Amino acid sequence: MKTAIYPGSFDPVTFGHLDIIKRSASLADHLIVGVLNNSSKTPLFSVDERVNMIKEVTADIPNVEVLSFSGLLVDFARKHNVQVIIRGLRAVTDFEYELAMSQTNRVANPDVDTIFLNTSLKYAYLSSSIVKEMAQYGGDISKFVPAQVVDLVYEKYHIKNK
Ligand code: COD
Repeated sequence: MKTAIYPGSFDPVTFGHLDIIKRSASLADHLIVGVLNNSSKTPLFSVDERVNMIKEVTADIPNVEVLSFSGLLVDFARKHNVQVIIRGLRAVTDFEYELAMSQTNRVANPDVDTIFLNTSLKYAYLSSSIVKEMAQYGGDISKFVPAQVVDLVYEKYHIKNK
C-alpha cells in the first residue's frame, strides 16, 4: 500500500488511536494522519493543538505525516492523491456508523476504499470521550493517553497532574 489516510477528531489522541497509527504505518509506505477541523464540532483542543500532540507522540515513526483538514474527507484524500482510508473498529456499535461513512465516501469518490483495523483488545473500551469524562472529574488518565498528552488534558480542566 502506498499512501493511506487515517482520519479522525483525535480530541485527544489516545493509546487506541496510537495503536492504529503504528499498525497502519507498518502496512503503508506513507501514512497521513488527518485531523478534522470542521467548525460544527466544538473540540476540547484546537486543531493545532491536536496536530502538535500527534506529531509529538508519532515522532519516532518516520513514515507518518500529520495534517489537518476541513470539509470533506474525500476531498482531502483527492487533494493528496490517496485511495485508501484507514478506520479503527472497536465494537459492533462502531460498525453501523463506520459502514455508512465508508459507503458515503465511496459514492462521493469511487476511487477511495476504506480498510478497517480491529482494535487491539486492550484498547477496545477506549475513546477520547472516556478520557475527557475521566479527566474532568480528576480521574487517572495515564493508562489511556501518552504521557505527553496527560498534562495537556488536565490543564484544560484546570486539574493538577496526579
Ligand atoms: N481502538 C481502535 N480504534 C479506535 C479507538 C480504539 N480504542 N478509538 C478510536 N478509534 C478509531 C475510531 O473508530 C475511528 O476510526 C478513528 O479511530 C478516529 O476516531 P475519532 O473518534 O478521533 O474520530 P471520528 O470518528 O470523530 O472521525 C470522524 C471523521 C473526522 C473521519 C469524519 O467525521 C469525517 O470524515 N469528517 C469530515 C466530513 C466528511 O467527509 N463527512 C462525510 C463522511 S460521512
